[in-house]
Amino acid sequence: MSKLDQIAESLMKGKANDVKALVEQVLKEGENPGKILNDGLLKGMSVIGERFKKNEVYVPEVLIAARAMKAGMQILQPKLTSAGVKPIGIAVIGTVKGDLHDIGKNLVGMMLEGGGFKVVDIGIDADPQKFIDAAKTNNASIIGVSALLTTTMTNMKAVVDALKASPLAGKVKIMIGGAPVTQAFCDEIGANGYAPDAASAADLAKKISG
Ligand code: B1M
Repeated sequence: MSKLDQIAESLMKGKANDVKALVEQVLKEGENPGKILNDGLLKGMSVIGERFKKNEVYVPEVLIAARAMKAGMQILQPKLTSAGVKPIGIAVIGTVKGDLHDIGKNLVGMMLEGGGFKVVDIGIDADPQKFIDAAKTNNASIIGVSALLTTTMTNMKAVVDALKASPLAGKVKIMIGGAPVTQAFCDEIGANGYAPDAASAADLAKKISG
């Protein structure tokens, strides 16, 4: 098995220390940082994403794999930056106003990072304007809004409306998700896309922000 495959395998098993050590080793051996990212870390993370979608692995496995991904990224990030490897996009994510649930949103953030996005997480209970301001400041291409309560999902429309009223209208896309959210609701409020789970969110973000 190649060292890059070993990175992917260790990441899938959530072995953060092994991932870190292997990334350090292949960098020392002169491997290209972009290749380490794509053929090692992202390869492993996308397998986990697919398995998660099929219910072959569950939230804990994804969190552990994402932690291993982060460990590898800590070593790789400075090299990627100096090698000029750019993120495929910038995503602002947050949980809607009035809502304190963040486990799903954090998973979405990890899968987006795993998918090559730079993620700016504005946290929970976020005002509509906070999403817009963060998108503007960070030059984001996508805003991801999460809601877990039937009483707060309606606040997602305020984010869509705030974007429409801002100079970012048409340039930045809004993706929504969370247990009570549906495609029909997404269509109703005029968001650009709905994803039922974190792995689909990463796929959708690539599709709509391109
Ligand atoms: Co709350 N809670 N909670 N809670 N809580 C639910 C959501 C609930 C369904 C429980 C129940 O009654 N059966 C219910 C909502 C009922 C409803 O509205 N229909 C509920 C309630 C009522 C409440 C309170 C009102 C309880 C009270 O105080 N009386 C209160 C509200 C506080 C507030 O937000 N203002 C409350 C509080 C809490 C805790 C603080 C205790 C805690 C949150 C801790 C935290 O997040 N840091 C909590 C928890 C843990 C839950 C449950 C048990 C688990 C939620 C979770 O993390 N799931 C939940 C019941 C349940 O779901 N079984 C419940 C795991 C997570 C990975 O899944 O978030 O769905 P999920 O994310 C998925 C997808 O939805 C999707 O991807 C993720 C991964 O696949 N996804 C996106 C999520 N965001 C996305 C964004 C995207 C795309 C996909 O694009 C941007």
